[in-house]
Amino acid sequence: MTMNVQTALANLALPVGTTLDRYIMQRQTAFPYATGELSQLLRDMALASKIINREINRAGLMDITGSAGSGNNVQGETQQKLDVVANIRFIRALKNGGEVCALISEEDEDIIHTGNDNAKYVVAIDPLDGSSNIDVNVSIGTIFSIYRRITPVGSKATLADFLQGGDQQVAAGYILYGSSTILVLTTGEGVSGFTYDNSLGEYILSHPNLRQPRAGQIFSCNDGNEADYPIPVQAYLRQCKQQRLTGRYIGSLVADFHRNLIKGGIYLYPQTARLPEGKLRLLYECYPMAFIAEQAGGRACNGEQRILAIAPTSLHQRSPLFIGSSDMINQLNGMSLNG
Ligand code: AHM
Ligand code: MG
Repeated sequence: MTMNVQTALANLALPVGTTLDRYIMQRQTAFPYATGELSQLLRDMALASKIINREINRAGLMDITGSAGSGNNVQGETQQKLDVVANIRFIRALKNGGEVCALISEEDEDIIHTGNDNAKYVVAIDPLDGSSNIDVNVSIGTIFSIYRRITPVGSKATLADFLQGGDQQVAAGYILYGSSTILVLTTGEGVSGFTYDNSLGEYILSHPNLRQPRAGQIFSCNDGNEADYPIPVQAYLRQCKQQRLTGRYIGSLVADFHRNLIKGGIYLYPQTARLPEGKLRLLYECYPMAFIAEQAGGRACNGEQRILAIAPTSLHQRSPLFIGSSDMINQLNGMSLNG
């Protein structure tokens, strides 16, 4: 055998790596409540995301892009067909999985009861974030957050189960449907990333123990709104530009966050005149991303306090969000954002 053939054979025989399933199984004992239910719930989320990944990949062929024509979601935004599809898929997966008693979704005004009142978990989810990017083949994502219910098992879940506060999350994650599809997950012991292998239909551990660089070269915001931003944020952005940092903004939180997580950077969605509370939703956008950021060594705040320390008051409330590399967030805060 020539060296080339030997190398080719050796490459073919390389181990595939750790699948998400195996990872979850191995880590299960480290979960605070190791009964296997949270593991099963995470597997249900992964399964739904694989189905959505498939729908996204063939969206252009299936005439399922564009507006669903079924009106607006609770934020008064036009629902996209894929938003609706993703919402249905996740709700179905969580209902069938049996580990979730109720969920809230960006696409539904009220709590969705799964009928599994004996289940211990509740989920807050944005099934397809960045939906204005769907029609133009730009990266979009799913964001989710998981809590143990505080109401008694066997009863119907209530608002209180969802308004526990960000520090009570037991797990959070996102799926980025991008140049490749990646699932990024935390259960409160660091952050791991799993890249989807299409040919196997499996998520494979590709980014163990993700750490966000303390600082980076990237700032991400909708620069068109700058004149509306609070003065300290404007000053911070001026400084970024004076330092010749790189401006990068996809308009999909998951994609912008993920890039900054890997490369180092800051994402800003401040309050504006039009959106005095900010745009992003606390329960299923800010909290899960903040949990992941902190677990990776980054920071997340609303200009006054840690995102995770904000006491929630309603299911779909909004919050300003400043999230990313710790030194950059510290610098922004140092410019007396709340002063
Ligand atoms: P969506 O949940 O309706 O998709 O909105 C959230 C998205 C984020 O992904 C993104 O960062 C932001 O809205 C972009 O907003 P804007 O177009 O105002 O810059
Ligand atoms: Mg969203």
